[in-house]
Amino acid sequence: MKRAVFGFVFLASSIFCFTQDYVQPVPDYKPTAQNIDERNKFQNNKFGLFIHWGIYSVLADGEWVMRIKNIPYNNYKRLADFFNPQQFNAKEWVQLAKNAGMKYITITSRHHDGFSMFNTAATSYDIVDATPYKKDPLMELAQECAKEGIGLHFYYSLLDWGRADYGFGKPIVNHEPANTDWNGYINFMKAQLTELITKYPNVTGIWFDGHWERTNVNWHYDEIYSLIHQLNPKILVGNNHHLAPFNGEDFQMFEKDLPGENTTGFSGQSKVGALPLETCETINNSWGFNINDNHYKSVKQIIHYLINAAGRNANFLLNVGPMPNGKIQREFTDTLGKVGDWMRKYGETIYDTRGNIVAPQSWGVVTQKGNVLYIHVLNGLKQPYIFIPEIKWKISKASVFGGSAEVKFKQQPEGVFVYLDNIILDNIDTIIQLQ
Ligand code: H79
Repeated sequence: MKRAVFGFVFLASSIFCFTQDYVQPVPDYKPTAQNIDERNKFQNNKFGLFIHWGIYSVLADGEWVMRIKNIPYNNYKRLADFFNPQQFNAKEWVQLAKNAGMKYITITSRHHDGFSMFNTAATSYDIVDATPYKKDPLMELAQECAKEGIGLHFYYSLLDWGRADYGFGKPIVNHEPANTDWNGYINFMKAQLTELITKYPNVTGIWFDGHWERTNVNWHYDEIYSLIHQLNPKILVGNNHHLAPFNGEDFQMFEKDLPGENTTGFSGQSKVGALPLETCETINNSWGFNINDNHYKSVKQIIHYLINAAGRNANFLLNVGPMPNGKIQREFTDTLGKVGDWMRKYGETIYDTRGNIVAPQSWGVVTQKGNVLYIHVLNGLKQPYIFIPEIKWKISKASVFGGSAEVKFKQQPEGVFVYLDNIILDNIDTIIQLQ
């Protein structure tokens, strides 16, 4: 009940905030050739592993536990004493992602609780200085990703529930929280982002979150985005602000919704823009480790999410919340292994493809690569054929992906009919290849 009321107040206040948007985009941002190249690689990657891991994991109740349980910051900070992930193994995490067919990892470097999961000189509230672990797991992960050819994005929270200079809960006056050292906070973020970008090998993106908590402050995006691109022009900047992209950003993300949909209420203002797209979703119902959350998504649900995202030209970033000991629970690793089995067989119809060729249909979606269209039949059919509208190319051949048998089809000016009466539909995805 308390949770529901909290959720309602949060949503109500965020809707209120949307009415006073204040944005400082980068004037005339022109991405470099390297950046454009990185955007293409990012789009080709299609599938990534999202990791929410922090001292909140110790309480095993999600990454919002401090707020939900009303734990005062000074009490919450004591969690750092118990965070000692002796079983963390970067190799295992990277292999897990690789075996699932994922091409990049996005990990929380600092979440809303303000705790830095990396070695930073900008605060002592970080994993090296404040925990008995004393090591930097993000450096190990970055080195392993670089070695294994896996991309690495750092999630970075703009919102901070604890720092005095953030002034959480303070009224906003003239686009700054009243009576705080707001410039000090902006400089703190710049210092940390500089560390993340210059010290860690092969970082390919920064994933901002928390903007929605204060849509009416001056976040100094003009300075922050420019700093990132100056330090490393290829880094892709994305911001989970749930709005149309701001100038200076390189990709657009959606939270728990496919682009163009708004089932969660976060994406109401989120117009789909022209940048590369990514949608993130949880493997159960939680981002951070939650010991009570058994709502595991099925292998089929996850594969469908991935295909549905690809059909809408978006990457899929699938989240797991590792345990405080550094292990990822068996339910998650089992599912990821099975998704990987599917990707080894059918990944060719997903990687390097583009979507939005044809609008999503009741039967499924279409991906495209070169002169091939992959028709993903995801849902049961009422008739023994499908109709694909909006096909401008001349189709010369239709076949079941991976097989040699040709499939009957008929092309008309309004679209293509593909006849599936002689085909046994796959329980997950029947893929028809059109040439
Ligand atoms: O990092 C993950 C979330 O912590 C963050 N974005 C993703 C990627 C996020 N922060 N806020 N929100 C998402 C939306 C807020 C949802 C809330 Fe609630 C509803 C906050 C309080 C009520 C969900 C349910 C979180 C706590 C209870």
